Amino acid sequence: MNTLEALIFDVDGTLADTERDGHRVAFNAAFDEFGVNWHWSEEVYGELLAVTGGKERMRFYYDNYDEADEIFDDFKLRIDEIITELHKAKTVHYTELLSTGAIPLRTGVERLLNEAREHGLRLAIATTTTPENVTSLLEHTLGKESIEWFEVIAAGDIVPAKKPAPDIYDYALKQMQLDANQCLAFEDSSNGILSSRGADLATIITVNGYTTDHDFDDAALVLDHMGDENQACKVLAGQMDNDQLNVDTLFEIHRNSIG
Ligand code: XBP
Ligand code: MG
Repeated sequence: MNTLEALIFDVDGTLADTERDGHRVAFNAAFDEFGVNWHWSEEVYGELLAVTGGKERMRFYYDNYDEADEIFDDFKLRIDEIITELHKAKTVHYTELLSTGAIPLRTGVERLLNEAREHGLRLAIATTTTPENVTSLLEHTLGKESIEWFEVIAAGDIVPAKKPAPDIYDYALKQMQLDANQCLAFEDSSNGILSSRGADLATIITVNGYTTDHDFDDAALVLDHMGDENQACKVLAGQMDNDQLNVDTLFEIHRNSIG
């Protein structure tokens, strides 16, 4: 029988609520720095989240939004290069923001990671964001040594096809030499679950402000957050008897998922 060996976590929206007050703010700071007349409101950013990856998201905006045309003519001629430069600047702004401690981990994340480690579960990350964003988030929330807790950090351009393609999860599984039925994935969005389910991983969802209306029919469990001793979590779909997501529940979900 396949036992549960490892947990694979998405980062943005799952480990921390990074999008609205983190990535979005950093994109806007990069636009200002370059004198690019773009500004992503919370609402527009919610639409743009349909596209994963920061470079891909800027390109989509440039191609599809009328107001994106208000940039210098020489920038239009060099748009691919400008997007690459904007993205490098955005990563600097974003990691600077993280270093101030502005973005905490979501409720219950640290508790569950600690419990998982105590039970000897292996940990990995599968995300579309840039690798230094992941290590910076871990360093400034859990401490530098926590980077070592994750035996694989699969991130960014390491695979050419980002979520919703399954490639980043397939890559993490291959690195860990595990099959999908030995693991659980943790996600927050429709693109995320398309990717994890595409790799055949049973998936637990914790929704956030941008993703409450997404389709999670294929999830093993949907929660508002993971819960901790001060804040019970709500079950939005699926079955869980506790008011915090704990390792016993993970083993149970895994058992049910492999039938
Ligand atoms: C996260 C993303 C990322 C970030 C931006 O998706 O889409 O693109 O918003 O990161 P997921 P970069 O949570 O599904 O991995 O700018 O570093 O690409
Ligand atoms: Mg996510």
